[in-house]
Parts: sequence; C-alpha cells; structure tokens
Amino acid sequence: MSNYQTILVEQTGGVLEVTLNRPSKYNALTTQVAKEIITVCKKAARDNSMRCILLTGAGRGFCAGQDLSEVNSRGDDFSFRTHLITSYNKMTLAMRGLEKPIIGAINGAAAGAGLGLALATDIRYASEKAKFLPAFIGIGLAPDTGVSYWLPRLIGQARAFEMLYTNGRVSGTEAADIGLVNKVFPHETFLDEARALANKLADGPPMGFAMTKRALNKSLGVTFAEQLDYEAYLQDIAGHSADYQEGVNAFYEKRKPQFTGQ
Ligand code: LHQ
Repeated sequence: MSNYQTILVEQTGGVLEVTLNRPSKYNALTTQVAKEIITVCKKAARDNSMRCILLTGAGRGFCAGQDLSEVNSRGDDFSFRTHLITSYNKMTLAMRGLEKPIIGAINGAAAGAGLGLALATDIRYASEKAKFLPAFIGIGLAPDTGVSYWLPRLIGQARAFEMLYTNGRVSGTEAADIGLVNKVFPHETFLDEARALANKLADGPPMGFAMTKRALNKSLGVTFAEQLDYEAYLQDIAGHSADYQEGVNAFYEKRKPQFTGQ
C-alpha cells in the first residue's frame, strides 16, 4: 500500500488507519489528497479484511481545508464548481457511501473543506487540541464540502449560522458539548481511544454496520413512513446473514459472538 503520496495507510487487524500526511501545510486538501482518499474507500469497499477505517492527521493540524497555494495560481477561468464536483464532493460521497464504520480522530485544526472532511466521518473523537473553524467567510467564500449540510443537522441552524457568519472557532471540548464530535480526550490519549473504538467495531458484524450506515444515510432526507419501510427492507438483508445467526446463538450460549462478515 505504498503508492500514496499524500496519505499514510496502514492496516492492523481489521482496522485501516489512514493518516493525512502533509503536516507542514496542516494537511491541506489538494485534488491528489481527495483522489487518494477515494482510492482508499474503493479498496476498503472491496476488501473484506478491512472492517473499520480510522482517519487522522499527521502533525499539528487535522486538515486546513483547500490548499490555498493550489487554487490561487489557477487564474480567472478556474471553476470552483468543477473543482468541488470532481474532487471534494466525490471524496465525501465515497466516505458516506463506504458501508463500513469510519472514525475521525481529530488531532488539530479542521478548517474549511477540512471541516467537511471531518464531518463526513461517522464518529468523531477529538483531542483537546482540536479546533473546528469554517474558514470560508475568512476568505470571502460560502461553505462547501458538505459543511452546510452537516452543521445545521449536528448543532442546529442558529449555531450553524453563528459559526459560519462569524467564522467562529470551536474547541474540542465545546465541539463535544454541542454535538460536533462524539467525545473529547486529552491529546495524549485521544488516538488510543479512537483506536480502541476502531478495534471494537472491527470485531462487529459487517452486514449489520453496512445496513446501519445505509439506514442513517437515507434517514436524512425521507419521511418517517418511508424510513420505516426502508428499515424493514434493510433488516431483511441483515437478517439473512450468517452473522445474525451467530449473534443469536452466542446470546443463548452466553458467549461473545464471532462475527465473520458472512
Ligand atoms: C496552509 C493552509 C491552507 C495552504 C495552513 N493552505 N497552507 C474549496 C475549493 C476551492 C477553493 C477554495 O476553498 C475551498 C474550500 C476551503 O477549504 S476554503 C478554506 C481554506 N482554508 C483556510 O482558509 C484556512 C487557512 N488556515 C488557517 O486559518 C490556519 O492555518 C489554521 C487556523 C488552520 C491554523 O492556524 P495556526 O495553528 O496558527 O497555524 P498556521 O496558520 O501557522 O499554519 C501552519 C502552516 O500551515 C503554515 O505554513 P508555514 O510555512 O507558514 O508554517 C500555513 O501557511 C499552512 N497552512 N492552512 N489552507
């Protein structure tokens, strides 16, 4: 797995750890970074041995958003729209479309499209050193990379407006208080905590997780009745997996289930 230029990828057991690796630029995003994350998602979708993904950043930043040196030199005919549609939109769609748990271990600043990247993970554990800032307004832009989708859903419209209008910085601790991240830990332990969670999920039932992610993705845009229907449809898929039978057997035999992904 050494063909990547901007990320480090290492598999330990069922956990695939992906580290954004441009620390001198706070892991700012480029089309290459997006391409490599999309490739990781595609590989992880095909490889049954990869059961959970952990995404973090090398150095002091998590991801500072668009690498401003990449777009600044592009000239007047640069299309922001095409750039977003062909890179960051595809990247976050690949992450939400990957039917395996993705944990964000947010080590430092998540700004702009980097905030969008953080919010595209399923569960976020943050270091006390993490900070979340929109950054868009700071350079005269509007939110992108899914930030305007996730922020109001996670922290409510009023807080989303305030954060976006004022370019407000939210600390790791505050992020946990308002639901932007799941938990915050001291910097020394946050990665171990995220790894412990990733290992736990990697032992879980892959089909159950896949159907859970499908259900939560779908729930964002349908009525209650439609969601109930969809849940019933998904349960038929999960309910016919060998892991379901194993889960029930283990319950009656009072032992830990051994989920295999069958
Ligand atoms: C950077 C960056 C960066 C390059 C830090 N680029 N080098 C989508 C599509 C198309 C166009 C435009 O935008 C978008 C969406 C977006 O993402 S818009 C938002 C773009 N991001 C920003 O405006 C954030 C800019 N960065 C910052 O505000 C700060 O660096 C933060 C708050 C992230 C961190 O602050 P500090 O802890 O004080 O660190 P620093 O500012 O000293 O940065 C460390 C280094 O990283 C520094 O390099 P240097 O050589 O001076 O040590 C920065 O130049 C570099 N860096 N962000 N986006």
